Amino acid sequence: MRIGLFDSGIGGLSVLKKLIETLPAHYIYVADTMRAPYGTKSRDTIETFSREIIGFLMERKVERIFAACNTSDSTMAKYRHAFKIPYHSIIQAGVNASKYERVAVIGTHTTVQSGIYKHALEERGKKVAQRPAQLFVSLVEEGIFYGNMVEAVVKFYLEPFRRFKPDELILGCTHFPFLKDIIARVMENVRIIDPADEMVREISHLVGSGKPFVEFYVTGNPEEFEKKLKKIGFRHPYQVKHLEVTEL
Ligand code: DGN
Repeated sequence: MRIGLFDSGIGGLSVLKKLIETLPAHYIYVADTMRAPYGTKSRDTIETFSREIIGFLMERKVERIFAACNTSDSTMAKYRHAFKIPYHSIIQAGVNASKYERVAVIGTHTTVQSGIYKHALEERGKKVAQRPAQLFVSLVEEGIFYGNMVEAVVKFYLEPFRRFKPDELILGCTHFPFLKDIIARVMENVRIIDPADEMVREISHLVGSGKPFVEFYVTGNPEEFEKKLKKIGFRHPYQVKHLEVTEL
């Protein structure tokens, strides 16, 4: 089975790591590092990038696509039902994973501004508070997962939720699970939702084939990307290649 995934950088690896353990397959992962970060760009721009990358994955004959970037997924809602192959939305998985009434959501500026989590959760009768936590993306891309600086940044973004008293917090950006330990400590007694867990649960009936292998296509510098893979201890067999895309 050939499976496509994409993100602006290493965030989607938090999804890939979980998928590959459940579903052995040939994965094709596009990391659009040259045009990252996505979360501060306009919706039109991200929509264009996302359609281009999905087109590339389809040319590579993937049989399913997993959106491993919430920002990109937030611009795909109107197209995703028209794709010829199954498209798994990380945002839908995050919404489906919510069990309680008071839900806090963090994501990039673009995801939060789209209101997509908020509307879907409110339609289910939930109370929602949301905030962008854009700096988390930079910390993760720099490989800074622990320490006082991370703790200070996490507190800066999450302490304003205190008054809202959330039951749950959705990590609405795939970079954020890398900071999950500190986030959980700051948000004591709040259920932390990584939508990738739900994504994996929803495909648990699928049977994989062959040994897991990942072809990474990186639009920026492949060596830099490989360093990051090593830093996070990515263990599965892989190959990193360069993918040419237009600047804008
Ligand atoms: N990992 C992306 C997401 O889930 O929204 C965001 C990355 C970015 O470019 N800001």
